[in-house]
Amino acid sequence: MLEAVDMHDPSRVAAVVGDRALTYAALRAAADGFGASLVGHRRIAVIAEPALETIVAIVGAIRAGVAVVPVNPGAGSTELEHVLGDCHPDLVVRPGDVDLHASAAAPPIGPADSIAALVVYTSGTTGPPKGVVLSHGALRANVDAIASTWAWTCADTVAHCLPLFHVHGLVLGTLAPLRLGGVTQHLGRFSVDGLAAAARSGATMIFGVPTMWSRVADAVEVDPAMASSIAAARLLVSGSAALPLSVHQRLTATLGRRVVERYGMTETLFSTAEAAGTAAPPGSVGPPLPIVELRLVDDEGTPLDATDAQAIGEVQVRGASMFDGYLRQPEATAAAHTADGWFKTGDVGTIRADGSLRLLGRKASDLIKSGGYRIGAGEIETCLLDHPDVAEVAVTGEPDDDLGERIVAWVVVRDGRAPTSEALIAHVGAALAHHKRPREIRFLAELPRTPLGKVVKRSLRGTLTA
Ligand code: MLC
Ligand code: AMP
Repeated sequence: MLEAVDMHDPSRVAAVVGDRALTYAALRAAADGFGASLVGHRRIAVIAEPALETIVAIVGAIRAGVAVVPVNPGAGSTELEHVLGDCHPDLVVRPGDVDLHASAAAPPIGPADSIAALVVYTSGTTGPPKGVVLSHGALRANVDAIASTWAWTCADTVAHCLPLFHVHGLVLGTLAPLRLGGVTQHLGRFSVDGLAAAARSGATMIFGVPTMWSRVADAVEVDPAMASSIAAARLLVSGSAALPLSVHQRLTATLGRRVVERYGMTETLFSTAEAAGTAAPPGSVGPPLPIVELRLVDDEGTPLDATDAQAIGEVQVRGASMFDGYLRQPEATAAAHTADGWFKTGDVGTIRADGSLRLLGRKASDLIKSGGYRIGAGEIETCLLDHPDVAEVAVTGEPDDDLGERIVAWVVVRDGRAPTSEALIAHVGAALAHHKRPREIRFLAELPRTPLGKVVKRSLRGTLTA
């Protein structure tokens, strides 16, 4: 997947994080120096701070055929214990462990396509996050397919401020430009000013989640100079969650150009993408990439007529860029697929007459997308139930203009206890990741339940707006 690093102009800049940069020559030497220290290792965890050292460690391990588990540097104790206990890394690497001046010869032969390159942890509807195993072959096929859709070449510089522990920031924002010989530029942390400055200094592509694009819309509407800087990039891409039509329209009106959408998932990598320069109206996430087969099925799993633009069903995909399975969870892997090998995304959509996919929502309401992060309601509920003051809890994602959905926890406290919202939010923040903290705690005397005892989450939502 990253053998291509050897073929790029050694004097060209490869990676920039904040105000530090590495050329391809320096990246290759440091990465292979690090990779040479991993002899005998199978899998390492990398605490994925946005830093050049993180990129060097990940590139070095991947080139050496050692799988990388990128870990959220803000993971709380329970989450960190789970991830490290589940993937059993041979080594846990922090940025301070990586020497940017190390060097070694390049590995003589690149790892085979079938070897695992990444294990990315992501939430499901229940239980703790699962490790999604992605092979070299899947990454290579996916990057090459999306590159052809966007005419993405070594002349492109991608600017972004996405976390490096999910596929959006890591695969699309970082590894893809390095495979293609271009530049990956990470701003360190999200700021519209930073994106505008990157575009002014030559970034040609900007990748972000809808929350970022909505904040860009707010900023450029009151700052024409910033608007023209951002509009200078040739490709503006949104993904990881739905970009609301109103944000599309505001951005098009201010920037004079359209943000394109693409649809992906940790398990499938990127499945569809609108072409660069598309003239199609917003509201779809584009046609499947050439290497992806995509179909819609009804509730019984029967495929729907692909030419019927009215048909609504679950999106299922298969093809060369699929994950190998959930790490050490063959049952969960099997449950996520049909008998004939289609992956059940859980997303619901329609296929427009032009062949592009329009997403309408998700089958499971227990998967929340907040700020582009995928968050399982069950994981937060389990965590809050560990708090001594909590008797019962239900977690939902409520509509939010900025985040898409915001996490709300509905809590019944134990008799005689009166925890504050802040204490419960801090409890989740210490155990899980920061973005899994509820934004709001609603205390209730009891949770609405069916006669069989199942919480009726839809009724909770009614009480929020009442
Ligand atoms: C947040 N804050 C809270 C809080 N939640 N404070 C108290 N209680 C809570 N519950 C604090 C934060 O710590 C921060 O403080 C401040 O509030 C603002 O937080 P925020 O609104 O969340 O903003 P921010 O931290 O800036 O994060 C927004 C964001 C982030 C968009 C930058 O959500 C993000 O990076 N999202 C990217 C997710 C992503 O990459 N997903 C891809 C998955 S892969 P302070 O003090 O720090 O300012 C995938 C596949 C595909 O989906 O197709 O791509
Ligand atoms: P994750 O596993 O974190 O990679 O999240 C994958 C999920 O993000 C998908 O199943 C979709 O629900 C959602 N998603 C990704 N891209 C888009 C998009 N462009 N529009 C709407 N939802 C998206």
